[in-house]
Formats: sequence, C-alpha cells, structure tokens
Amino acid sequence: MTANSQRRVLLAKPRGYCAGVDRAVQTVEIALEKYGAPIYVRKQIVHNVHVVKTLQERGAIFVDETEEVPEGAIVVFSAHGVAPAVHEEADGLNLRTIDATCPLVTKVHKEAVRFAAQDYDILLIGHEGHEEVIGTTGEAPDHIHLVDGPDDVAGVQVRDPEKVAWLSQTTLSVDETIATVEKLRERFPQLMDPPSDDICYATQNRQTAVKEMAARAQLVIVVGSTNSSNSVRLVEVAKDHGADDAYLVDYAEHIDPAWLEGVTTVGVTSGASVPDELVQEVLAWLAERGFGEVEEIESVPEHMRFALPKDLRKDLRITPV
Ligand code: 10G
Ligand code: SF4
Repeated sequence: MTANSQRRVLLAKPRGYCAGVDRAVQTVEIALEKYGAPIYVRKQIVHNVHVVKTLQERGAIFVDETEEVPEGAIVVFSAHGVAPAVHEEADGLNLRTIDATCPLVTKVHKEAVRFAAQDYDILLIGHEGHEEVIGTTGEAPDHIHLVDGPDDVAGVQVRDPEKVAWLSQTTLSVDETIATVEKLRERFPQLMDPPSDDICYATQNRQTAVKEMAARAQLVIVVGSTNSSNSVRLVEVAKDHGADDAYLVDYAEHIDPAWLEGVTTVGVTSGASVPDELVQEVLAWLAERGFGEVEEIESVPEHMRFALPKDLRKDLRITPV
C-alpha cells in the first residue's frame, strides 16, 4: 500500500450555509436584480469575506452605520439582527429598509421583549461586541446583562435573584453555554430558561458533525472568516474533540502545507456563512497533495428553509394577468 492510498479526507455534513444565511444572501442578490445597484447593506450581510466581496462586485455597498446611507435609498439589515433604534434611525432618514434578520434571531429578540415586559433581569450569554448581541440588547437595554462565558458569572449583578432569566446568542459553543448556564443556576436557582433553544439548529448541527469528524481526524480545516463566531467555534470544538490541530481559513490558498506533515486523515467543514464553492476549492487543494479520497460523514439531516423577508416578498408578487 502506498502512503497516498492511506490519505483521506472526512467531509462534515451538515456544513456551510444555514437557512438564515441563504435567505440573507439571496435577499441582497434579488434586491440588486429587482431594484438595481447600488443596494446599501448595513454591516456585513453575513460574516464571510468572500460573500461580501462577491456582493460588492455586483453593486452592494456595505456601510457600518445607517447614517452613511443616502436619504431615500434602499438598505438591507444584516442576518445578525438590529436594535429597534436602528429601524427608527432608518425611518428618520426616509430609507427603504429590507430586514434580512434571521427569523431565529428575531425569535430571541421577542423572548427578550417578553421577559423584559415581565420585569425580569435577563442574562444574555454571548460575545461582547458581536452584532447579534448588540441587536438583542437593544430590545431591552435596561433589563439585559451580558454574560460572556462561565468566567463572567461571578460578577453578574441583578436586582432580584429570584427574578432572572437567561437567553443566548444563536452561534455559541453548545458545551460552553451549558457550563455557563450551570454556573448561573448555582448562583440563581430560580433562573428561568428560554422557551426553546436559542443556539440555533444550524450551530448545533455543525458542532455535532465536527465532533464526530474530529474524533477520527488528526487535522481539521474549517473554512470561514475570523469574525464568524460560529466558524471560530467549530475550530475550538474540533480541538476539544480529538483533532491534534484545527485551523480556520478563508480560502484554500491560506492552508499551510506544513500542517499536513505526518497527517493521514484531514477533516474538512465550514461555518454557516460559507459558500460551498470555497470548500470544494479546499478539497481540490488537498487532492493535489494526495488527499483525493473523500468520505462525507452525515451526522444530522438538515432541511430548514426560510421565506424571503416580507419587505422583499411584497415587491416580488406576480401580478395576475
Ligand atoms: O457566526 P456569526 O454570528 O458571527 O455569523 P456568520 O455570519 O458567520 O454566520 C451566520 C450566522 C448569523 C447570521 C448569526 S445569527
Ligand atoms: Fe439563523 Fe442560525 Fe443561521 Fe444565525 S446561524 S442565520 S440563527 S440559522
């Protein structure tokens, strides 16, 4: 048997685009087709450099703040969600808004509003400065306290320890969040749970898949961008579940051939904001180096789809003849 014949790739499934990202990217594409360039997008539509670059080439203009959008123009809000104040600001500037917030993020916003209306202190588990956390916090800034992992629990201050609820960002590590909630419950035994999981199906499924794969691979390559929370979590999960090494790359050309030294099994996956063409380029790069055998490991079947934002659907109605 030759050395090459032992080399193989384990390809995780599910990987890549989730339903919320697919919907958000399509939203910008359809808006460009329907209304013409430029279409303004507040923040990166999803946290992926290739997606942003591709849409920019087609006429999307990405801005950091709503006030950068010219009066009367069309602006798309990113999949990560925005605070109500951002909608108000856009209305004040007379902008036409298309809200591409993922419905599963909107669900968390609604939970925050409901707990705040009942005057709970809300412990939002999430990463400081992440756009989703900023958007969710904006729903009830006086009630929400950020808890950025288990080490933050000791410092949490609430008004009434018997009236506390927790919520989370949708793209966290499942295991770390369980650890954070356990610590929170030790401090606040009456802690209320969210009505359903806030960490979304796509985040959970991609972590389940990478766990299964990492147990059988020496090296795991995760395709994704450095500001993509869910992609970065996949690297951590791979390292915690058996891979000797795990790396995040935006493109195949960023793989260091030295990572392959002594490796026979490479695991490959991608974050929820990553188009599969980038994964196929990684597979081609690996095949050129003797890793042509690919086994796809399907851990969890996934069939979720979301309808396009209603602001867009209303203009897409086919007029009866
Ligand atoms: O993983 P994060 O939240 O950083 O975002 P992403 O754009 O890389 O992936 C899709 C997830 C969202 C849009 C957040 S709900
Ligand atoms: Fe929606 Fe989950 Fe995708 Fe975020 S990661 S856009 S919550 S499906």
